[in-house]
Amino acid sequence: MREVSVIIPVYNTLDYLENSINSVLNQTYKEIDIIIVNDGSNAEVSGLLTKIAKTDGRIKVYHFEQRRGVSIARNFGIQQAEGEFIYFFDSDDYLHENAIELLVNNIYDFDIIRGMVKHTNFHNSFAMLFHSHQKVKMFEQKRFNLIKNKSVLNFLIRKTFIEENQFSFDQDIHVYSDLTFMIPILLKIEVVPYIKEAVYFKRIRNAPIKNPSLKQSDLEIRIPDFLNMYKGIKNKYSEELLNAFIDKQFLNFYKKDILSYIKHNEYGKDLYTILSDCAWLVSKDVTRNHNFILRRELAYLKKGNEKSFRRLNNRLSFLRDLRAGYKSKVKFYNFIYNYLFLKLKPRDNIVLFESFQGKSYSDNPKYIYEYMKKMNMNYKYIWSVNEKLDIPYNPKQVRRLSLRYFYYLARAKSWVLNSRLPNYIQKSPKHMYLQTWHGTPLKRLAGDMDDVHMPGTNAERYKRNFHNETQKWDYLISPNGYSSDIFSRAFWFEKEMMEVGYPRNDILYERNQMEYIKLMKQKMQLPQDKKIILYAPTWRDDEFYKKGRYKFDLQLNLQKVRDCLGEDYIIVLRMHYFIATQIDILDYKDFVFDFSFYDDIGELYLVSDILITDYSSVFFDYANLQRPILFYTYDIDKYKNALRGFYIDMECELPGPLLMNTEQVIQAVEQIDTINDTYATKYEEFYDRFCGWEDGKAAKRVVNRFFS
Ligand code: C2G
Repeated sequence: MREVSVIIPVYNTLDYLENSINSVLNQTYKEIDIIIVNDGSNAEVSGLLTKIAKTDGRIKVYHFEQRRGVSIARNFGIQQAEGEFIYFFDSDDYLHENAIELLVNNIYDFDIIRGMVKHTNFHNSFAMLFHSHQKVKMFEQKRFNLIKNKSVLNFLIRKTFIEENQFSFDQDIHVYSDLTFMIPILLKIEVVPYIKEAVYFKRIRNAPIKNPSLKQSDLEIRIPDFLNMYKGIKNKYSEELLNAFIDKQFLNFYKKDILSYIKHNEYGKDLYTILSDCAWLVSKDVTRNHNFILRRELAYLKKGNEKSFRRLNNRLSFLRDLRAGYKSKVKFYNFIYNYLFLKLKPRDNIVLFESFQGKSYSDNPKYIYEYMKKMNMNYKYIWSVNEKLDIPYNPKQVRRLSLRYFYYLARAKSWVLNSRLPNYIQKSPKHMYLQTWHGTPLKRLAGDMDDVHMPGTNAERYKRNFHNETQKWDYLISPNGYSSDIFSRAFWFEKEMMEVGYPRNDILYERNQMEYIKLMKQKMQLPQDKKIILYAPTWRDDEFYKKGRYKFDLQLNLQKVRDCLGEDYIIVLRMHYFIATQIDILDYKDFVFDFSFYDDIGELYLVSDILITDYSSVFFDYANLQRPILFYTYDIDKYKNALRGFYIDMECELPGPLLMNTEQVIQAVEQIDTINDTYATKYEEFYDRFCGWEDGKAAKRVVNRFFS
């Protein structure tokens, strides 16, 4: 029988480890030995490895006391290997069950063979292999394409071939050492068989900030590592086929990573010197196909004059940005913002507000603004809005993402927003950004999410962008201690948390009077003689038309609800601001009122007698009124397990019952007094935990702190 030694370096991959190693143990090909090299992982991971080793005689674990790097770990693994073949595997990935068998069965007398590497965002993927017979393709001239991903993964390599040629990973290189191993191999052989049915799943790690993979490390680490690798390879080998490959890798890396790094960071002499060395090594045949700007930069680098390179680079970076600015109106405005508006000094007395990305005049920014106006604070007030809104005291309104918006963004020293800015918008250190956020979290947030199910994004990109945003915040408002803990972790937020309650809830203390409520109902054209049920559900990550436009399928049988409750109640429907579905309520004109486009949900709380919601943070705010709350959670299993996961146990900790169908909703409303009694103690505990800081004075506390 032939034997494969699978070499697995491990460094702190706790979340994936068992699942990954199981995919190796469960291979249809059983003649494997598994060499795990624990590269100085933490105690939890080390303990788990020891436990795993006991489960199968084919596993051997070696522990390094300290982290020594993946190259040393893999070289060490090769020395321990006894199999006829070597196969490298990473402890956060997983394999299709046939992968190794297919490679072994098709290698014949070759020294090396490769299968397909598929990137995946998910914890588990499965490969649907429709091909009834496997086809092996030979890579000859194009064999370097097989390492375009700069990776040694999913190659099966004959061990004697490695030993005879003394192939090893360069131990001075960390992130890009795979190339130092693979390049000499591909120079030595002329043909690499490739079988696409042997599938290796490379996981795109979903915690790029908290627990990055090597390739997710900061550019500060990756750039010198890449350049040293490039220099080493170029100084050692000069084959034409290799040049075409490695020079292209260098130029791509330069354009994508190095340029963005030197644009946004101070860089020292060391980086310049090594860049200059590398520029000499790029062969002319390769640069010929690149644009004029890049060729000029390389020429300046070669000249070795650091000052003139920096000057040229600034000029070219301007040209590049200008070219990017031509792509759309907003990009062009952003270009002007960066190069012109940001050069102006922000004015202390200008403050810019925005709520829900300009969709409404509402939420915390509204109440902060109104408090400042009431206090006659002498500021120039700017509101960023999507279309002109009815805003008291007549502030200046600018259309979000218009040229005037960018102008005022630069000119306003203070920014008060309740949701994210577009990722490309830069903040200068002279700006003070108060992020108010928009709710106590129930569903997992940002850094705490495992997978992301929203359209057009994946967990890695989502978290990186989120991280980029939260690092711009100078202050963050927290409504309760529970939120402070979650916010600091999930938002990676280390600056000042204003633990003061939510300004948007001030109204629930200040205006909770019969007279005011009557007046509000009049203004909203709602009947005075009926009780009001506010139905305010949230959105679902996986139900959408396209990015940012979500579907909502009303699961409440309005006919039945009207038949049973119509005498005493009306329903105010309030869809989440992401929901694009227009709910058809024509047949229920005097019973259902759609307030989805009403600016301020706080006013809807005040006029309502019962709240029905699901996984929306609205219930944390509504609890300030201490009025009944019902949870219509017909899809709780999907929401909890497949979409987001919750921070609290919905079954035990909520101040009202979970209801699963229209009948239960009706019954709960009919027996609302009994429900109030049943939940009295839980409601009290809930109130203390989530509403304890609220007293109607949060806006005052925020303003005193932020504008002091
Ligand atoms: N909201 C609303 N109408 C709804 C639902 C929500 O006006 N039908 C408003 C409320 O002010 C609520 C806020 O939008 O507090 C946030 O809504 P959530 O449903 O909680 O969802 P999301 O926008 O994903 O924010 O930490 C909070 C989370 O980020 C949730």
